[in-house]
Parts: sequence; C-alpha cells; structure tokens
Amino acid sequence: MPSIPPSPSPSPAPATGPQLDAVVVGAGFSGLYQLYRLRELGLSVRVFEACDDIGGTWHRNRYPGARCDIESTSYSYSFSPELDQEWQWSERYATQPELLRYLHHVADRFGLRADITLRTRVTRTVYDEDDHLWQVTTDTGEMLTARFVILATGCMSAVKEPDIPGAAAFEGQALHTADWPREGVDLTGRRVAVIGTGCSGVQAIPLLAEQAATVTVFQRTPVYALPAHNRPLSAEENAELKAHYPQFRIAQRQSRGGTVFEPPTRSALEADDAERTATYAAAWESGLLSGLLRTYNDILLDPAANETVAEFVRSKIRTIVTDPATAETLSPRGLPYGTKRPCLDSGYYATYNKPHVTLVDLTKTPIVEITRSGIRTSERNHAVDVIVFATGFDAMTGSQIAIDIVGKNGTTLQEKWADGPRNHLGLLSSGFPNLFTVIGPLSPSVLSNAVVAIEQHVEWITDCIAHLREGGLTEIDATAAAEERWCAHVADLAGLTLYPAVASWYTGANVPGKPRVFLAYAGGLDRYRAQCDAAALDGYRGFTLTSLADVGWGRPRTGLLRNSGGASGGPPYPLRDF
Ligand code: N01
Repeated sequence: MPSIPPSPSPSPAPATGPQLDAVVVGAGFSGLYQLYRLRELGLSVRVFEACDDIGGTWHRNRYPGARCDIESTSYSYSFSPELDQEWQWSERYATQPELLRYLHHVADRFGLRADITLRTRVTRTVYDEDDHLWQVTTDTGEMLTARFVILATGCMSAVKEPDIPGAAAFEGQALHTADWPREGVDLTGRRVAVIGTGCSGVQAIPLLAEQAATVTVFQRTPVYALPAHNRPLSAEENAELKAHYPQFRIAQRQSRGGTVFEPPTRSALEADDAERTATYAAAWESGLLSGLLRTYNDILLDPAANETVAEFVRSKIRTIVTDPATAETLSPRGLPYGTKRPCLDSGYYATYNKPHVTLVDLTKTPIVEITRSGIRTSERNHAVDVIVFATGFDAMTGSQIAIDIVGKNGTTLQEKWADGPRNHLGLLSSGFPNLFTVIGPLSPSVLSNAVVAIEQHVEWITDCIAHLREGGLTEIDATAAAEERWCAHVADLAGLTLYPAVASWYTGANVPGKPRVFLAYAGGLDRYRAQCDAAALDGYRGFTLTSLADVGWGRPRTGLLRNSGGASGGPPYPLRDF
C-alpha cells in the first residue's frame, strides 16, 4: 500500500518533511501495538518517543519496588498466541525491569524499532482542513505531515511537579518516582524523605527502607493497600497458564475490566457481619488488586456498603502495624474504599514497624516549606539528604494538553478542553479529525487492565483507518451532538458511583486549576467495547466521514459520504444510540 500522495497545497504552514499515513506519539504499550497494527495494514508510520528508549511508563518509572499490580500473565499483550507461548513471566507481579524486557522483546520480535524515532518529542500538530492532513512538528525541528495522528501518550506520563514552596532550595538530592535515574541511586546510610503515599509511594517505601539510614514518610492522605502475595511462578504454573492462554485471552477481552471474574450480584448489606468478614478475608488473601471490589455489587455505589469494606481494611492495618497511633494515621477515614485507586502492598504497612521509619501526618502538621536541609512542617524541620517525590501525575489529559494541538478553525485542544476533556467514545474529539487517543479520558482506561483497554482501542482505530481506506475516505471526525451525548453519558455513569465526590487524580483534583471532571468511563470495558463496536457496525454512527476529491487513498470520492445517525444494519446490542 503506497503512502498518501503529497498534499498539493499545504496550509496553514508548509511542512518540509515527508508525508506519512500516520504518526504515533509515544512508544509504550500503546504506541508499540499501534505501530504493529498499522504496519500490518501496509501504512507508512512513524512513532515519536520523547525518552531515550522505548517502554513508556515502564521505561520511566524505575523507582525501587516498581512493578505491575495486575498479574503479569494478564497484564500483557494478547494479540499474538506465539508471544504468549514463548514469553515466560518469572513472578506473579513482574518488576519494572522484567516488564521493560518484555516490551523490548516485543519491539525486537515484531521488528518495530526501525519506525521509532527516540529522543524526539512531538511539540505541535496543526490540522490542515484543506488537505485533511496533520502537520506535525517535533522538538528536534522535524516537520512532516500525516493523515492520522494517534496519541499513545499514556495516562500517567505528565509528571506532577511538586507544588511545595522552596522545592528549588533543597541542597540534597531530589528525585521523582516517575523520573528515577537510570543508573539507580545508592541510598545506603542516607536520610530519606518520601512525600506521597499513592501506588508509587506504597511500592517504593519498603525498598527505600531496606537501604536508607532513616525513612520519613510525609503522608497527606492514607491509602487502602491490599497484600500482593507476590511469588515466583513455577514451571508447572507457567505450563498450565500457557495451555489455557487462548481461552483465557478470549475471556479477558469479554470481561468487565480486562481481568476475568464473575461480577458480583449481591449487595454487601444483604450479608451479615460473619459472611461479609469471611468474604472480605478471602478477597484479602487473593492478592488481587480488585479483589475487594469484586465481593459485592454496591461497594462503589453505596456509602454504607463501602464502609463495611473500608472498616475491614482498617482492621487489617491494625493487625499489621504494631503502634496503634501509627496504625490509625495509616487508616483512611472519610474516604470511600476504591474511590482513590487502591494499592498492592508488598511490605508497605509492615515497614512502619521498623525503628528507622517514621510517619508524619500532614493533616496535623502540614508541610510549610522545603528548606536547604530538608522539609519543614508546622511542627519542626526534618533534616534529610534525599527527598523522593511520589507526588503523581497530571493524569489522563496532561500528556495530550502538553502538545500544542490545533484543530479545525484554529481551535486548540487546550481551549476545547478548558472545562474538561470532551470527545466521542473516548476516541476522537470533535473538531480534531483523524486524531485518535489510546486509553485517554472518557474511556475505561484506568478503571481496567490497561493492556486490554489498549488493545481494544488500537484495534478499533486500526479497523476504522482500514475502513476509511477501503472507502476512499480521508477524514473522520466526531459529531458535536454525539460528543455531547457521550460526555453526558460518562458523567451520568460516574454520578451513579462514589467516585466523583472524592478529590483524586480520577477527578483531576490533584492538579491545581485542573477542571474537576470524572475522567474515565465507569460502565465497564465490556459495555464500552460493545458501544464502540456498535458505532462502527452502524457505519461509524456518531462520526462524520468525508473524503477529498483528488487526495486520498487511491479511490477518490467527493463530499460527505456518511454521517451520524445512519441506521444501516443496526447494532446487535441493546444500547443507547450515540
Ligand atoms: O500518584 P498518586 P502515584 N504535599 O497521585 C501526595 C499508577 N501507578 O504516582 O492524596 C503532600 O496516586 C498525594 O496526597 P493526596 C496508578 O494508577 C500504578 O502514587 O493528594 N503530598 C498522594 O499521596 C496510580 O494510582 C502502579 O492528599 C502530596 C501522592 O502524593 C497512579 O499511577 C504503580 C502533595 C500522589 O499519589 C498514580 O500513582 C504506581 C503535596 N504537595 C503508580 N502532592 C502499579 O503498580 C501530592 N501529594 C501498576
């Protein structure tokens, strides 16, 4: 399949570089698979990756203790049965180095590296309405045009800089978990402060405490963490898994969240105390991140049901942490279980039993400033040699907004999303045609197994591009009406849950000035997949598909070929009409 012919009249700014079918931004799990799929179509594709190597999240988050918290056998690509058979996971929850080795293996096995340009950040992309092409600019000065741009920029890649006065004054070593030095850091004999107790802090703190002379944890909000029960995978287990991989992968794709389980049907309030405690204890022992959320069907819907599980976790914290005051400080109060992402604990709570580990409760003694020598709270100065910022990300939208994206009529994505992200099906934002997002906002993304969600998006996008090519079409855009309905639907679903009331990165509340919007689709990956499939089956209902007369995919057509609301065939699903 030859590339699209060069545009006859490039505008608004001349592009000097080559013309491609697609530019993919980011070379993590999403970007690698998107490249693989588009190359299968025979398209010319270039992936730009800002880092000095591939791997995305798993390249950058090298802090001690970083590992996946969905089982590796499930948190991995499903598209290649051969890959499933040849790759051997060594642990139930793979470490960051093993996950990165896996992604390198994938890149090598499928020959992906040739189309990936490293150390190059896409800084700006402008839509040329005349030619239906994106003009893409990078920080290395490259300019090129592409029919499609796919943002595979990740949900957790825009690091949230510490918003604490004096941070620049610190004369010791300052580290961010998401930007950990490649060569590692020797903390032996050093006094280490950790700010932040989300998943990154929870994973890092036990490992930091193994090395450092002292560890002082500055906690603003305690989290709920379940024991990971991580362990090596035996040869027998691996053989068993591989024997059933094909069926498992199908079940995974059909599942609610990308991991296979039977959705609960009973309310927590229908069970008596003894039954609930036994159910929660079994979930606690399962070592599964979503174990407790799977016990009853109203944990995330009903505050009273939620409180039963919250109190169960608090009771567990009290049994692990020997000092009652520390146990209480670590126990979330007034925070419904699961409304901030739960964490998996590999020695986190037990670390607070060590004499050289101290917990500072910032709700009682807030940080006033970072000084030259450490961290000053309202109580005193804590002198330290190293500060580890485990302060998180501008999640879901940060990595997209960071690119200067100019769509139709000169509107920027920043302007369009000023009050929160807007798109149809989490895939395309109206006025930004041919600009797809992989596991971005208003899709299930962070509420599901990310790899399964990535595969669903990449496959939908690839099928869509193939459809455009087959029809000689050159542009797909979301209709404003469909987008309006989708945003309302996502908000309505979130409104049924306990999520929106909580200040978290799910709601954008962790970034000062960010609009407060629940950022993910809470209806489940299975229902979401059905809606995406139904829209495609129904002639890309909710999208406008057009073509140019003499620029395109070989079979030129003119004018509007399809539009929203078409009823050809109809979806096989009893779903709302978007
Ligand atoms: O970030 P977070 P994260 N002063 O935003 C605190 C994924 N992930 O990097 O809650 C003091 O969750 C903040 O306090 P508060 C996963 O999806 C996955 O840990 O705002 N404290 C909070 O405690 C996860 O949810 C894995 O009150 C400040 C912490 O910093 C997501 O990434 C591993 C502060 C930030 O927690 C983000 O996790 C790691 C301040 N000024 C991450 N600013 C896996 O296992 C922030 N905080 C796959």
